[in-house]
Amino acid sequence: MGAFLFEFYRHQPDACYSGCWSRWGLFSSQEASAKPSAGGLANGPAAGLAQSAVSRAAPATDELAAVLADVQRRAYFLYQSSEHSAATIADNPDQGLISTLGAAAYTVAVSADRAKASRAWQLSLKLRGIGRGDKLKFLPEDTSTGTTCQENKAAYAHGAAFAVDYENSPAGLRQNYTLFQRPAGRSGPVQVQLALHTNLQVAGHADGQALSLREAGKEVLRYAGLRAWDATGRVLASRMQLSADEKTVALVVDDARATYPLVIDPLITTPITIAEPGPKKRTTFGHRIAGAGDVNGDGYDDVLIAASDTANNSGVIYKSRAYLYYGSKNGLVTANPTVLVAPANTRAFGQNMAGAGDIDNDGYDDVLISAESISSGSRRVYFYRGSGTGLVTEDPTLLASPGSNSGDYFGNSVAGVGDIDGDSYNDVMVGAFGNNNYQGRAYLYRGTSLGINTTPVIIANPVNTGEDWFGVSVAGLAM
Ligand SMILES: [Ca+2]
Ligand SMILES: [Ca+2]
Ligand SMILES: [Ca+2]
Repeated sequence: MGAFLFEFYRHQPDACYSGCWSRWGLFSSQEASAKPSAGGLANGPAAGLAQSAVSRAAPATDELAAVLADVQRRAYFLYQSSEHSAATIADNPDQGLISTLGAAAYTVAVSADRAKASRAWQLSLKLRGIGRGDKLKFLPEDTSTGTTCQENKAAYAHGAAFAVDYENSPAGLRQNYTLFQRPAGRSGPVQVQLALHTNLQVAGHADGQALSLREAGKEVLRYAGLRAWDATGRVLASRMQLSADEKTVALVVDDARATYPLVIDPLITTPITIAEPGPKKRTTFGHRIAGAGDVNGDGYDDVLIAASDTANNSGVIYKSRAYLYYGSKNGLVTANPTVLVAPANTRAFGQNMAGAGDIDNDGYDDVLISAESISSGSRRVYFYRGSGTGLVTEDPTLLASPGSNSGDYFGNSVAGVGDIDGDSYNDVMVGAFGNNNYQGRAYLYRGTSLGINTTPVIIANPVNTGEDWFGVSVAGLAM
């Protein structure tokens, strides 16, 4: 492999930027004479390029992985604007954003790469002040009273009252406010008021937990992930409040019983878009979505997304599929999901899905996916196991409808219900609301060390009168 390592440093006299400028790149030999374009290097400051180059033999796989991880980490380092010495730049290759950071304001814009496919847009958030209601007690300094910048983080002090911090990561750009002192005033929650300037449409979410910034109705940017906690680590109730004229957003935090200092921490991010990875793009991709639990035991929850059967204009039928996407510290990984194809002689695979919990107590969560027999029309549910390498796609356990009636709608509802009998194996519930002329039934399947026990406990309609649709929905209270 014709790869070599390329190392360069820019030593900035301003101590603030020590550690913010060194970067690594990895190029193939074909690229050696071309302008660097990989690993986020193209996003770096042009003035910082090519101070020295080091060529060596192809590194071992572990070393290569470590270097690539380092390249990715350094792509998020902050650097000083070549145009405005007071401004700091944060490139965010994962989000396709470029941000200009200042002591009390920052501007987020679409990065050059993404701009090719998008109209130029930007959002500026400028701190107006911190207080209660409209009474602003702490006003930002024009120039920070103390600035630090290290790798992907920058901090700007504003006297003794508060500080503004930034953190640039694959998850997005965080701008945190640390309040060292309680703003005076007795009534109402504390508010961080920000003036909002943008050429995007702004919409506040009804739950007060996000602002959507839209271009022609499509969300391109989201201001969300608001968290607030006090000096004891206690999480404080918080919300975002957009003014009627949409020119101000307030981060409102209930500090009535808080111990100062407080940290108020929202996140700016772009929405994740996932397109069906299958050979034929289906408009039904995403018609069902379910939390899968942590299928590969890495500490991050995973998610199931289904695409149903569909036919093209020539009548060619594309079979339904389900995809398992994996969580990570940077959020959902949109590449390389595990693909589950509909088992033989089935249709409507993925019509209903659920995380089962850890049925066999091996440390990996397992999942349930419903389908329908093409030949008999009977409903069924498949049980798939988690593992250290992800969801096991082969040999799922078949749960056939005990009612053996195509009209019983067995599997129309499925749910992990936690460990019902306390034997340390999680259990699941499957509903069959059409059973016995729609009186309905539910079935409890128990977990065991060997997997799921395919003989269920029958939970009959306790009232048993007419078309109750008992079991049309099932859920666990322990999950
Ligand atoms: Ca996981
Ligand atoms: Ca398991
Ligand atoms: Ca159990």
